Amino acid sequence: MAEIDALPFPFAFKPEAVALVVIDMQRDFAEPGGFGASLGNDVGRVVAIVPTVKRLIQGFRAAGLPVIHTMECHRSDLSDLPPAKRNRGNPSVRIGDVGPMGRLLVVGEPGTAILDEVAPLPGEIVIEKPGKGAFYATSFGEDLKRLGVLQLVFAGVTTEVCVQTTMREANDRGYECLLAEDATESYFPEFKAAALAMIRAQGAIVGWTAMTDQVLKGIADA
Ligand code: TIU
Repeated sequence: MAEIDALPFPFAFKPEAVALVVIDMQRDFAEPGGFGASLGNDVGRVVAIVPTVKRLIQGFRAAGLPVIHTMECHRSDLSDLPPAKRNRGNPSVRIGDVGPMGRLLVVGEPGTAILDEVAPLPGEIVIEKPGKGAFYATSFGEDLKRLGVLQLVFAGVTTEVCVQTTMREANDRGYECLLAEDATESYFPEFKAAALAMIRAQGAIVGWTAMTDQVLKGIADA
């Protein structure tokens, strides 16, 4: 059994059963004029982790391990966008409205795309998800079963919304989950710190956390 130096204790894994899941590294969360900015957030925090996410992706690719990407997005007719989600809060523009990068979080629009630096390669799985979690209304669970994956390393944004929701969904479905601390970010530093702490509390009640260098060392040594 291979191992990653992690908190609250080492993450033992089988190389043939592990995958990287990169959550929602989309222009809409990282660039001015996107969905994240429409909610009043400073998107610069997201931009700052892009090189680290890229390093993690490259490490998994080099080790021949699966890389799965997710995108938060909706059909162009918005039939998968509940009014409760569209109307939530007081944004400057809403999901489906036209912004400087096209319609916010609508499939196929420029702003909905994954950032070039961390874009999927042909053949990598891309999960288009209408919710915050990646299992709801997607093929994610079936894809993981088909690949024989049992352990998931997570990166992406935002830590306490789509990343933590997906980790909790995965944990309840029996997957062992590890979050790469420096390859995830929140618009709120205190929320990121709290999410990391609550994930690994109580003996890894939701999962493990580790720095990207430790993850890369673990998979390279496996
Ligand atoms: N607003 C926020 O923090 N996040 C989201 O709406 N989506 C994701 O986390 N991807």
